[in-house]
Amino acid sequence: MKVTVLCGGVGGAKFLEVLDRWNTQHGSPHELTAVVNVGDDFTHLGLRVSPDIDSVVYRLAGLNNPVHGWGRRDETHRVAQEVARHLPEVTWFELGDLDIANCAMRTHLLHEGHTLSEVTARLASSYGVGVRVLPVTDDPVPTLVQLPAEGSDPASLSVDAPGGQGITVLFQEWWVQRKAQPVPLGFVSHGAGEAHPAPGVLDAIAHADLVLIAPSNPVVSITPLLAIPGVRQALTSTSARVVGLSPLIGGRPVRGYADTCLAAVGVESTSAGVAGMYGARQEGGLLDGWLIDAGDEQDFAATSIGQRVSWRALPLIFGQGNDEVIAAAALSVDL
Ligand code: FO1
Repeated sequence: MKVTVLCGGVGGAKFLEVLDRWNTQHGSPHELTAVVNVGDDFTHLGLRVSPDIDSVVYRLAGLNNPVHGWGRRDETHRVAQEVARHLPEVTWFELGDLDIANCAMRTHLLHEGHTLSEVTARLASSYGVGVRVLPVTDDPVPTLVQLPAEGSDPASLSVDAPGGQGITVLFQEWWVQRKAQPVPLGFVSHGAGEAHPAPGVLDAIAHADLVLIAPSNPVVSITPLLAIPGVRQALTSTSARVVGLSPLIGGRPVRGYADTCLAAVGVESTSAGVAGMYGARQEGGLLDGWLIDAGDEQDFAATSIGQRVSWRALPLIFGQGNDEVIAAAALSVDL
């Protein structure tokens, strides 16, 4: 089976690792492709950083930092320490030595004229990754975060407010430097309307036997993928079943700030809220199937989206002996 996974960084990487391990243990019956968000990408210290791609590649290569989920295992920080002596203002974004090497190689290859998908394929292959990892686009599509003006009352503003109240910051400045505070007025995928899907992306969706939406942040990881022209259309028209995994358990993300992001776009922070945001395929939305955590079953069953998508409840926290069950449920065609 050709299985295509739409994903962001840390959560998506963990899900891919679970699928990849299941696949290997079962004689590799599936061909796995990951279509990865690049809205978080930015330039730091002159280096092109692609956090979601790197989180996916490092984890699939077994090189990820097991504590953070992003960055490298057994990392050292000699470069960052030296930089901190001279430019302490840039150390809010932590790049370890091995991560710097990886980003330097990416930057070098991009400057030589290679596309992000070529660079990603080359680095993933040299790290020994078996999953095909595709950036959703080779074009820069930075996620911009619209924040209320400092000291203002967020409730009194809207994104469309005349007079340009508020400030716009790069995604990493909001997520890492400001620790996802305050609740934004909105998010913009800058340049997405003119971007092109990277080679292989639309085919990977159109010709898949199964498309999985990883339990990634629905607002800042999955929505930016859907903003690339052709991607949403490929999803709604593929003959593959499209099955999503809820990123929320008991209304909370396992990690990260999905609840804050959902609040910013006015979506309830529940499995049903996210499923409703993606929509039921039979009504022009994305989902044929939806996997939720067992603890959310009662609440979800009572919702209207629960009547319109096929769903299953199971223990959805990775690790804790659940991985095999999650992979088997996600890869099952009879959901
Ligand atoms: N996340 C942090 O919370 N703090 C960091 O200093 C940080 C550095 C970093 C460096 C490289 C990289 O690939 C990822 C990094 N991340 C860091 C994670 C990352 O920026 C976010 O988790 C994602 O962009 C959100 O998906």
